[in-house]
Amino acid sequence: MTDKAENSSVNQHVPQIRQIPLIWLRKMATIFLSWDLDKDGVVGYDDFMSRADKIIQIGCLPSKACDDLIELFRDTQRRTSDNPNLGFVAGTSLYEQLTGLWESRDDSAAMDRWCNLYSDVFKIFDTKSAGFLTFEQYMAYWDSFELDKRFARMQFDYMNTNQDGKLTNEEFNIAYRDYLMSTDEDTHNRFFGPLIIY
Ligand SMILES: [Ca+2]
Ligand SMILES: [Ca+2]
Repeated sequence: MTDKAENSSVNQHVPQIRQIPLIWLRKMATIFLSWDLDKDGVVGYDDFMSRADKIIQIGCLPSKACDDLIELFRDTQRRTSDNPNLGFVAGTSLYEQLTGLWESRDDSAAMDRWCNLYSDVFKIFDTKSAGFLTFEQYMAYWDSFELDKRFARMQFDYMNTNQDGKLTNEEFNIAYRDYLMSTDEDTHNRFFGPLIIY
């Protein structure tokens, strides 16, 4: 009887996760690996605060940018009904967060919110408000997320579509939205470095 109960519990989950393309799961698992710093299987408030600490330490950000970053991450994790990503924030398992994120691809407010988060992170690294990041500045961002250094140049060039050596917020954002939305199996988008095997 126990086996049956366990199987039925698994079966409830399997069909939905099976509908999700593997390439998309691999991309999201790669994000989770980068964000789930306490390795409890959920990306939560503590992970955001730990990531903020690491970004501040590694990114050598000025104090105003540090304050902005902490405020931004706190706001993203707000458990109030006006947070478009409340479903994700309140998720209690990797399964819930992954399937919730998959479903929210159709929710423009939720997607805009995730994209705005990275747009705001971009602005924090654009310390001179130049409107773009050089490769060197982009490396500060990349390193602060502790991503695989070997992929940084490839990803910068991938996003810098006009190849002018300057990564604009728009270019960065287009790549991030594509990363969240696209199910193209041949994608070269490695926004969080090499895709993990899921
Ligand atoms: Ca966690
Ligand atoms: Ca450019």
